[in-house]
Amino acid sequence: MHTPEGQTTRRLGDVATAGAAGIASVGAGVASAHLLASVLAPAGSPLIAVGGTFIDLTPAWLKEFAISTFGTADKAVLLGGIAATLLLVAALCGLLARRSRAAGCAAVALVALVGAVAALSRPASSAIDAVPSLVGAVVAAAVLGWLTRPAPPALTPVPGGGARGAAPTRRSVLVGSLAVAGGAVAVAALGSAIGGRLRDVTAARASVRLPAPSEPATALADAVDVRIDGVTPFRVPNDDFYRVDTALVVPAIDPSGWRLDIGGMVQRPYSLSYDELLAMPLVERDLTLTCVSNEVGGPYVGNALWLGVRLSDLLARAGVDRAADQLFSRSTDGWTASTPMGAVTDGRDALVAVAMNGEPLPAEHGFPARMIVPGLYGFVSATKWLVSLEATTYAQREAYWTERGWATDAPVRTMARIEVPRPLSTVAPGAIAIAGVCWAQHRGIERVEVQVDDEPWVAARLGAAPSIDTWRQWWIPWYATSGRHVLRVRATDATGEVQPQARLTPFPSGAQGWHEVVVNVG
Ligand SMILES: Nc1nc2c(c(=O)[nH]1)N[C@H]1C(S)=C(S)[C@@H](COP(=O)(O)O)O[C@H]1N2
Ligand SMILES: [Mo]
Repeated sequence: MHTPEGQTTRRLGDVATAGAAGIASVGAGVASAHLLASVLAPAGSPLIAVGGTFIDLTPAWLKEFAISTFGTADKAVLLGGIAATLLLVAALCGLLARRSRAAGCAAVALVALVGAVAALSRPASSAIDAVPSLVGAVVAAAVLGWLTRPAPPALTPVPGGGARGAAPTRRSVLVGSLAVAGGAVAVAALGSAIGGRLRDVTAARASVRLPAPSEPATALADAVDVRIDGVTPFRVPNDDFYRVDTALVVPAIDPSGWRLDIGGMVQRPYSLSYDELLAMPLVERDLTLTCVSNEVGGPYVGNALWLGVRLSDLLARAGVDRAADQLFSRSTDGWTASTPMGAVTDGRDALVAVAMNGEPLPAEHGFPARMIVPGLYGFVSATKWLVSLEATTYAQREAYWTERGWATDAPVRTMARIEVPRPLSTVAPGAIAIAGVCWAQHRGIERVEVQVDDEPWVAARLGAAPSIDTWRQWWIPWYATSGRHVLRVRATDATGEVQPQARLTPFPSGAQGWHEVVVNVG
């Protein structure tokens, strides 16, 4: 091919080959770092460290957007975005290597080093977390050096081959890159598999013997469940319970090595082992947890039966200084929450929970111990993988989400959600039910009303509730007539305050407004 088109094709081929070599070498570096991290230091994986850093730097509006657009898949989307950026940067490094092999190798090593920097900047990091990325940097540079090694002289002269890279060498680079990239994917997958195995707390959870509660929950009335298809069960099973946290990898904590430190502005700081915690008086309560990021009508709310030690018992043992107005709690992964001291000492059932619906906490929900405080959104009260409690002041300390602009103090807003019929569904005309759930934790629900189109508001029937700290189901019978209808719901809390209609976004202190759904009858 001596035509100009042939030359262009050849040049494109060179560029693609160079890009592939860059991608393969960065891929090999990142994958080997990920594999090494899985056995050495899980938090040291460049993927996890960079992802975690990104999560922590994410501005509030973007986090809002991610949660509302991708829901629980937000973490997968984040990792995909990081991978796509990485591919691009890696390809550019490969192109650089065409001009200077040394510069290209240095560039891929630098890319891998970003992982080391991210790993060291994580809140709970240690020097060892940088090791996987350092090794990855060496691997990436070595692979690129090897892929772009000068062609042996015998293979160089090819007619029309241009000044750079002869055809057989180009093909071998491409083949070599593909092989390395394929190998990298396999190595990364192996790393994830090994990591998953090593970080499996199934056995630890299975060996836990939960003591009987000294204060059992009151038996649930049958009437907590209104028995209408499509209404969320009063107690949400653990596997269906919503999950919201910043952890890219679920922390795996062996309870035998776990301790809870209680200190700060207290007279007698102390620390507890898991067995010592279980030996304290345990109370069992149905409590409803809500995420501040929950939109009107959204899914981030659930009720479970929790078993735990009262925070007030734990704090009384330490003797909290009167001037402390904040309980600052910390997770093993560095995440923090600030809870008003008043809310954990005013007699409500604020717990360090060890069990959820009769089982040791699932790993995703904070095993071995987490906080639950009725009436407050999760981000200011529900620290999972809890490792320390510190009595302090709001003047002294700011927690994770507050540093990012969210509210300091966030009681749960009164809310009602329509679950049946489903939004935008089509239902047959005739007698059906409009039903859902509502909550106003620690104030309680007094009334729920439903409005169809512009008709008068109708009082709904309420499911039973064991306390003011749980959600309730509600329903009304409805004779559905053909056409398109707007269904609207509003709750009134037990202080008599009607849920306001004015819409507020979840940021900074929780969504507000009436849930409305449109249904077609016909
Ligand atoms: N360690 C840790 N605990 C955390 C969080 C977190 O990101 N990290 N998120 C909080 C938030 S915002 C909520 S709403 C609840 C959710 O608890 P769940 O995932 O068990 O439903 O956990 C809270 N505890
Ligand atoms: Mo949350």
